[in-house]
Amino acid sequence: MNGPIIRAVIFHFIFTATFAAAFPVRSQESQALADSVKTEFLHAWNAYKQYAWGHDALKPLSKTPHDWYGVSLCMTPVDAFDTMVLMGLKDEAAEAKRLILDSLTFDRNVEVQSFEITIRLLGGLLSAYQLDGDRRFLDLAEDLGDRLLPVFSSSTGMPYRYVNLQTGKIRDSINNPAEIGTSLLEFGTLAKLTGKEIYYEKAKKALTALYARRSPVGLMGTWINVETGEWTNTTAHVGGAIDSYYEYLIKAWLLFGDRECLEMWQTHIAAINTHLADTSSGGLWYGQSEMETGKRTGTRFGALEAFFPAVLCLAGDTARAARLEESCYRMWTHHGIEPEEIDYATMEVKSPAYYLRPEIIESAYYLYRTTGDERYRSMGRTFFRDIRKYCRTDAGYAHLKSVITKEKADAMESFFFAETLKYLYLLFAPEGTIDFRNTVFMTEAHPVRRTWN
Ligand code: DMJ
Repeated sequence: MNGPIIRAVIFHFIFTATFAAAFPVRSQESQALADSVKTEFLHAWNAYKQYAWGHDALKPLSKTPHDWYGVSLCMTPVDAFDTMVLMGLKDEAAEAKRLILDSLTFDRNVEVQSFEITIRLLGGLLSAYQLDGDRRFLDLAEDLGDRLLPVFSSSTGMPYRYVNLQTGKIRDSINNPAEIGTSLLEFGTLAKLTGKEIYYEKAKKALTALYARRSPVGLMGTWINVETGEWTNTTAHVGGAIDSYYEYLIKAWLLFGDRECLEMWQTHIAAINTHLADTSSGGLWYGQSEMETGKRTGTRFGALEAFFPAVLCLAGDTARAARLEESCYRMWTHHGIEPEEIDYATMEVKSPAYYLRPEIIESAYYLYRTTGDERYRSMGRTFFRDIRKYCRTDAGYAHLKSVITKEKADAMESFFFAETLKYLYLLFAPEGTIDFRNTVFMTEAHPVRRTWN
């Protein structure tokens, strides 16, 4: 390479990593970005239509369909539907609705993971009902809710991980706080909309049974036996396997006014900020500790933990939220796109994949709507640019095996439609696109409003 090229490359790298987020997104550019996100949504949806219509998901490299359990539960159309409505994609929403109402049945002899089915399908159907008004969405949600209820039959009330949708047979008593505690928004909303309180009671009982097993310092571990109530892994953190348990405590307070959930959140956040927050490596991070004592055991952080600024924002701690999002942004720009996990003490990549995850974008969206600071839309522009640059294929978008080599993997999760593209769109779209203050986003970004007293 000659001198001018080397200088251009160096300038590009420094600009991208350091300054891009400093340039504000002007309102005209913002509209153009929102339009581009919509175009990219259509690019991915049209690929799904062409190669995987009616199936759970599209594998974008082999251009083949994928069903999680051998039969389709319409994962992508259900997850994507409310994003289409928010984007004003009327024709696509109508065709997705037809597909769901004509072909989706839960009367299937398959054993499903309760958490994933709850957040993607139950949540998606409830939002679809609220946004579209067609009672058949609620009927499907109610049928699904009934088929999932057997998971709560353990002696503690905490759910088993798997259930057969036809027989109700449950399996796997070793579960984690995220999968145990992430159902109150979906089951609670189902209870409010159907008038059947049992859904609320079961999900709430699971949550309180879990909370009762917190450590003396107020932390949760990673794995617990739902029959004995004994912890089988006592590492505390805010990442995968625990993350949305915390998220749902504060959101259950906001959506249902459930004061016990608020108090649980307050207990936990004090412990989290005392024992998991870490400023010793520069910036604010949240690492790992032993749940019983709060003693630091690790300095890992990743794409899943990047949901935490959004939750801090919701809880009114904008200062910590802003500092943590800066750390997340550092993690993203280090290799040009976000790895699944790093060691924040060394910035070394520990798990190199990028699964098209939304959390860092979700946090930028909450921070932007809460503070009005244009920095967060600038960050969003960087996220969108990099996802387009590295993950776009001629049939949708693909995961990356490695953010270092940028080699792609043959998968496009339905949360790319439900969350990643939705939060990007809402970040750039006009404020009135959704009533941010009166909307609660479930963990899969399905929006719900309180329509009950
Ligand atoms: C989504 O399925 C949900 O956000 C869940 O809570 C964990 N993360 C994935 C997307 O990364």
